[in-house]
Amino acid sequence: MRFLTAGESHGPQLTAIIEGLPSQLPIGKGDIDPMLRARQGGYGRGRRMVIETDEAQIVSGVRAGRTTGAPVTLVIENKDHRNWTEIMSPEAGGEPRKKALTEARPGHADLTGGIKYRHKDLRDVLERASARETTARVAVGAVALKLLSELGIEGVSHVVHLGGIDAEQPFDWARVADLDASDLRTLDAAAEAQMRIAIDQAKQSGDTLGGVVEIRFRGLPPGLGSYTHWDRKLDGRIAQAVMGTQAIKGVEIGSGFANARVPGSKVHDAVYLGEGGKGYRRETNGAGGLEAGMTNGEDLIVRAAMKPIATLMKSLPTVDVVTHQPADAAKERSDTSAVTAAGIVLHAMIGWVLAEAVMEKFGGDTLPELQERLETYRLYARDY
Ligand code: EPS
Repeated sequence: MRFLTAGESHGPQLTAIIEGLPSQLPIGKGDIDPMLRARQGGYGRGRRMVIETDEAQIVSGVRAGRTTGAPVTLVIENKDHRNWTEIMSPEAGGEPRKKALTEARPGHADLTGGIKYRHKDLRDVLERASARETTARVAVGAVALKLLSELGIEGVSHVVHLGGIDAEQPFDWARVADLDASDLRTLDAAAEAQMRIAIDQAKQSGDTLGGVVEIRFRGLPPGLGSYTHWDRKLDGRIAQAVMGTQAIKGVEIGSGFANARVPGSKVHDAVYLGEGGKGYRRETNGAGGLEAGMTNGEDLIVRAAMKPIATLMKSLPTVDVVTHQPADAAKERSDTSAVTAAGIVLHAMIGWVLAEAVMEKFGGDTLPELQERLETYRLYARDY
């Protein structure tokens, strides 16, 4: 499977084309739009989210609620485009440009993107570098998640740290509904109250806040990915999808960083016989569900660190790329914190990587074939 996205933050629309989905997958707006709405949420988002009500139009590859096997195209309108039609016009002319941006924001793509693609209006960089594009990735990921759900695999994201405050409550699958009811998608109500205060304070002082999100999946069969070559290792492929997301600066599988500080006897997950002496089980999951680049059948646990958004209302020093004079970095409407949204994006993208790995191992042109093959393999693996 593969996909491409296209579109700018203030252009008319975002477009995604997915190729390689099996036919007969039941799919509709109802599977995609709730995830798009979830991505728009989270305390600390800016005014743009008041303008947008993201929803996906399915314009190819689906008929009567099922995939046909043809490429699936998804379109999400940028409602804000109506305020930017002239500025974003593809027609020649329009100089001097309105809303041109020349004071490169430290930490953003502006300066290096301008050098690389020879732009002096840095809007030509930021329009595509913007995290608005993650909307398209979430729409694609929602389709992948639907495929996984038809195979008994499900995932969730939650916030475990925001702007210096830890959520202390341990994760519990029984509490997933509480996450949907939480403003910041955290299980720790006391920490959430502190996080909201921290966001209010950051907003007041023109600052931004980052955080850490955790993504979990359950129902995975052992053996997705492979140890046989570096680029087939699933942990590496997950890390690529996570690190390829705007503002993500760190990724951890299981208790990855803590494992570096303790001996092996305290790190590795001992293997025991399963119930009735059949199959295998582990009592711990420091490996986060991945050993040697393969799923081992335990829950997948991935954490990612998001840096604070680079657009500050309290500008950092920079240089104007046209006048070459010292300047204050450009102020562009933005969010104070988008950590909760990042969790949704990573949930979607890890879902994509897992769906890709499932298709590689079990293949099939149709969902029923895929289901049958996976079921046979699950029985085999249980009795191995
Ligand atoms: C973004 C700046 C803001 C964010 C945007 C990402 O957009 P605007 O400049 O239009 O207010 O809201 O995120 C989204 C639009 C989104 O859907 O997540 C940036 O510069 O990266």
